[in-house]
Amino acid sequence: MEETRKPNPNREGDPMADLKPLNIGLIGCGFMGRTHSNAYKRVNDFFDAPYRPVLKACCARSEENARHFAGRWGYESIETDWRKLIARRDIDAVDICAPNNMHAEIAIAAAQAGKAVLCEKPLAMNLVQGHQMVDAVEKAGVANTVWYNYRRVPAVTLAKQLIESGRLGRIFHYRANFLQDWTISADLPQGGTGLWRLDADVSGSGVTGDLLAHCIDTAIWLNGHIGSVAGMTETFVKERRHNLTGKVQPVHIDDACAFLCRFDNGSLGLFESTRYARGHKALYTFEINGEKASIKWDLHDLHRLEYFDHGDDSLVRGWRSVHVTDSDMPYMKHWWVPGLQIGYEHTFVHHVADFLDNLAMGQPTAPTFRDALATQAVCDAVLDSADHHKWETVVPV
Ligand code: SOE
Repeated sequence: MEETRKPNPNREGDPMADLKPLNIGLIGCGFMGRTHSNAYKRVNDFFDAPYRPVLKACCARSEENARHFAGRWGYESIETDWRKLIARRDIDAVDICAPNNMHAEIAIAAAQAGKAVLCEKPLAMNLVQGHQMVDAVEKAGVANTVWYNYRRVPAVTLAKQLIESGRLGRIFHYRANFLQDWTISADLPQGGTGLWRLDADVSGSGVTGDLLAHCIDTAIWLNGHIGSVAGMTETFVKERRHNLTGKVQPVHIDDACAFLCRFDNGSLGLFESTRYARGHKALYTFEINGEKASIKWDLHDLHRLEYFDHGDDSLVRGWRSVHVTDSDMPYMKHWWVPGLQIGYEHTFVHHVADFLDNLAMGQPTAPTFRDALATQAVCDAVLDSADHHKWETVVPV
């Protein structure tokens, strides 16, 4: 984690001169391509990273999009065929920001070509594909990580530290929500640029893989393995026009999903996600109740970690609102001065900083493909449970 980072002696004098380049090949020039490109560009300005990411090539199916993206972010070259990008000897790391149905094929090819692989979440369309991807990166022995970025919100990393220090004691409850409202209109088409998340053939699932996967990744990280789940899903708008075929077609994604679960540590979990919660754009919250203390976090106020400690003097006991900006808080010493804030995009910078450090030390960067496979196993079990109307055991991975 961030605290293990050592000052880099190479950064004296010209700070960039001696840094080893790491040539990035980015596949997919959409929203996630932007968050990652920004992170590669910023990381050396704020972190003493042992490598300098070089934006070597970006790849999109449309040459016009690739050129536009390359021009804006400063990529040296473009490709329109991802296989050509992977075949290039001047690419060290392949970053997959393409839609979910392409993750497996690209990741496996990149691993076989000996490239480091950074993959957007969710890992795969399903567990079977996920296993193939894990096998490929582990067999090739290449560095790999999945961009579950919310782990690296400083307040969320602090929550991990508080739990590990034993301050919460035995955990009884884990509750998480990820609520949005952008698909309520029945006129919204499915498929194509920007709307592939509504097309199950491309996304694999709806809110389960897109939003709950974030909640599950954080939950497993903070509270351990999930053993069994009972889920329910709903598709509120049953048919939408498909952007590519022009036809009105059935919708196969889950618009909403809620599930109960049992963690191996004996605690109970309650998770909900929807794109039909009018008024919520990206409300990710979690609350954890332990024997000695509780914590709460809300993406809309991402620096704040609410903390209740039963050990406090009863006369002043209450929820403390910890503002996670001090320089001794996770990641914060790299940014501004205590009290000043960072945002969503910085979580990706933190991920790159950790990845570069770990790469230099030959260590894995969590979540690795194998870590993300555990999240995939829970997603698959939740969807199976909803289909079969019964509790499902989560396959250990
Ligand atoms: C969907 O709207 C989305 O952009 C997800 O794909 C991201 O993973 C999430 O962080 C925000 O919402």
